[in-house]
Amino acid sequence: MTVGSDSEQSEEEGLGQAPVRGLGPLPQQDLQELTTLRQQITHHDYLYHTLDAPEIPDVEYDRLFARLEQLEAQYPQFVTLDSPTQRVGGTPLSGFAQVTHEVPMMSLAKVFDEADLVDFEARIKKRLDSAAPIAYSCEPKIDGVAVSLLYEEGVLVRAATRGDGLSGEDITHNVRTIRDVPLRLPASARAGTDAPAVPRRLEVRGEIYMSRSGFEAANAQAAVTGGKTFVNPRNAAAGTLRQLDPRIAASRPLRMFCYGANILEGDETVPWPTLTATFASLQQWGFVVNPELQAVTGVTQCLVFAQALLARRDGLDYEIDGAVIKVDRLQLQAELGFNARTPRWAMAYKFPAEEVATEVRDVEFQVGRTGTITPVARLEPVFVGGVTVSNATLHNMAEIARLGLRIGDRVIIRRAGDVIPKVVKVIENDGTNKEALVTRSEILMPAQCPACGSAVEPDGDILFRCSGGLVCPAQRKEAIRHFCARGALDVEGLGDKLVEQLVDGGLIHDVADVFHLQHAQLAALERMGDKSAAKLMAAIDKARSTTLPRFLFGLGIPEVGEATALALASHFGSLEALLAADAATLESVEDVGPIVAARVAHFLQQAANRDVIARLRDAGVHWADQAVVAQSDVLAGQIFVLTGTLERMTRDDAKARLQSLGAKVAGSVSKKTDWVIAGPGAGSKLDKAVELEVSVMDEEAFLAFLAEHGK
Ligand code: 5U1
Repeated sequence: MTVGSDSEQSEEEGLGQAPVRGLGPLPQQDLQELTTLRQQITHHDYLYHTLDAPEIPDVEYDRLFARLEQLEAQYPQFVTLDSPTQRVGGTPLSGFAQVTHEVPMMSLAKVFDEADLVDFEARIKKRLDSAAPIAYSCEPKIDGVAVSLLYEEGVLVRAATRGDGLSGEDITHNVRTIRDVPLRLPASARAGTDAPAVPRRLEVRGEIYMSRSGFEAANAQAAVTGGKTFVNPRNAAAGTLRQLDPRIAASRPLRMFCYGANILEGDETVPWPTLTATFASLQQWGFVVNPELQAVTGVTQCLVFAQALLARRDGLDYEIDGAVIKVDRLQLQAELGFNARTPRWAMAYKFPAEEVATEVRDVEFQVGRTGTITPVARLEPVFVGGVTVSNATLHNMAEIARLGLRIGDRVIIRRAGDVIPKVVKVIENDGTNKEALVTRSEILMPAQCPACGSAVEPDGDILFRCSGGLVCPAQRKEAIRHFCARGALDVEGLGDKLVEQLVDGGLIHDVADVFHLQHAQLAALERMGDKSAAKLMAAIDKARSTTLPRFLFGLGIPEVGEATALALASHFGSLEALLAADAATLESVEDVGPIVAARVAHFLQQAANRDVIARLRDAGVHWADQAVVAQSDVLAGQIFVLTGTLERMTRDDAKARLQSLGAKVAGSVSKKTDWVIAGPGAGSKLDKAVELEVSVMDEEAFLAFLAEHGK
């Protein structure tokens, strides 16, 4: 939020809709609104600046602020000295030493469209009384925390927040930990560069921020360690800078882009004609200048810059909320001077907000392709991050509990960088909206899958899953794709696209239907033809003959990968024996714990799943019963490495078989490796094996070796 900063257009003569000025009496209703707005804004200033815990999005705050300004412009006799509009910035923080800025830290006026930008240039030209083209320096407006860095004799002596623009807070201890902030500048012009000598006293300004990736990583780590998580990178940066213990800042990925400098003493050293020249020197002295920075001429080129930047916004690893356009020549800047709170030579061209407020109308539950059930908020449609959004993910029930969300709540939606919008915060209901308080309703996970009606079951501590694996329409495509994949029944040619075509065309509904497909049906498909259809029919036919482990793996039983499928097949020998086993019996299988046992038992007991299994067998899917093999330890303690391509089994399959013999399968070759299984295309691992004289066998030998051991 740009509290009391980013001075509104009304400060600029001739900008936007001019308020109707007058000294008429203030109607009771307007007086009431003025008072309420001042109270609300003061409250949100405190939340934002002092607690780092804003409750409303920036756009909402800006709306309140703009409305207050409008009313005050209409009734100037009622502007009070304590009105939030009379501040340069927010309330200073407490707990830190106060620092008076030698040069006040102004904020930026802002515009939202092309016409406003054109007006900006027209005003500049009028004030300069010149029609000459204007050179501008354009840069991204970083959504971070503005800071002032003071260097004396090239040494960083103090870092301060902007505070209220006149005085800020001393945060030197934290800023010192940021690697983009030089602690000492080169004492004199560096040999071999044209860097000027650093002025005796120099103030550098910039924006401290947390990158998107750094923010995600910091939040992920905090979630694991039980530390504080933040709603967005800006809050994370602000929250970090206001820590008393600099070790916290040191442990978080803060960065800084500088955006300007003031020479406080010693200006004879740097003859800067332009901002562009200033940036060049700052860069030579070791500051980080934004790589998007661009010098252009005329307002049209500024717009081109802003639009190109907006198009690239999601791809940047830091958050921006607009473009900053500044007159490049320092002499012209001096001539243009300042308004009450903002320079006349600079403008923020604002981009669509990435966080906005809206209402949760309902919460629905979506079934993913693997059966995970995810709550999704249906929203009062709202424009955020450049698009209109009507849904936001809620991830899981734990997230709903963390947010304290109920249907009917007002929430902050965030859509930044990533495409999926999310709910980041419930806006505290202050009790004024009695109706909302009454109508808020609790969000509960449904007992039945919304797609197929099968029972919904917990999956671990946080997730829920539909138990209708083989029959649930939401999971249909994934179930069929998995069943036909390489480690399972391996139907060659039946890939993702074809599965999609067959399901969407209504030709198959579950895995058993694959074995009832007709040549004519396939040949009639788009991009298929007679020859391909015949090939696929042959592949389907070939897949009828399989093995029990492959069949079990193909069923997609939750928690059953290739290794567990092999363990189950080896333990029970036949499907009938497995179908007869209860959870307790299943637990006696090597490496099968209570959770897996319960999942397998539940899956195999579902009538719908048994029906599909029976139909598969009726369609001719068969296998030789597996020899009941006790888990072996013939390879106990031996280390194998797989490399290259295995053509007759998947890697997981090979790994599972080795493990069932007690071997360990490692990822790299070392002196400790006993065997390397090398397929075609084996590279450095094979070289290493040869170098270390480790025994190597090819797939052929490996298969013989497995057969020898009953695998
Ligand atoms: N990138 C950038 N952000 N920013 C903020 N430049 C910039 N300049 C500012 C502010 C407040 O102010 C100067 C124009 C004084």
